[in-house]
Amino acid sequence: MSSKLYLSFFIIVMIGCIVSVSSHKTVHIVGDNLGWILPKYTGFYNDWAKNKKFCVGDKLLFNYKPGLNTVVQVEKEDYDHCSMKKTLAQYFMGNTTLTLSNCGDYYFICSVGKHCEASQKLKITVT
Ligand SMILES: *[C@@H]1O[C@H](CO)[C@@H](O)[C@H](O)[C@H]1NC(C)=O
Ligand SMILES: [Cu+2]
Repeated sequence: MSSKLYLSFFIIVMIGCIVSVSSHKTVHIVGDNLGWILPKYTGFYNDWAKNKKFCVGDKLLFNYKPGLNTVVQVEKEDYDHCSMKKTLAQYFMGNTTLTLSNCGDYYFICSVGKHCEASQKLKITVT
C-alpha cells in the first residue's frame, strides 16, 4: 500500500518535471550581438541558426533600426528568389519579437535594397 503511494508520488513528480522542461521558452536573438543587419558574409544567418533548436512557443527577436532593415516573413519560393510574391507578414518598426507558434519551416528576408540577395535572410525549422 505505501509503496503504491510512493510510486504515484514519484510519477506525479516526473510528470511535473517533464511539463516544466517542455514549457521552457527561449528568446532567440537573431544574429546575436550583430542583430538583423546586412551580414558580413553569405550564409551568416544560416550559420547562426545551424546549431540552435527552435521549439514551439520560443520567440525570435530581430534587432534592427527602422528604415535600415525590415523583417518579411515569406514562403520558401520567395526566400529562395528574394522575391515577395506572397508575404505572410511584414515588420518595419524596429526590434521585432515574433512567437513561433507552429511547427514547420519559417522563412524571413529583409526587403531593403539588395539585402536579401546579400544573404540577409533566415530559414529556421520549428519542432
Ligand atoms: C533595439 O535593441 C537594441 C539592442 O538590444 C537596443 O540597443 C535599442 O535601444 C533597441 N531600440 C529600441 C527602439 O528599442
Ligand atoms: Cu536589410
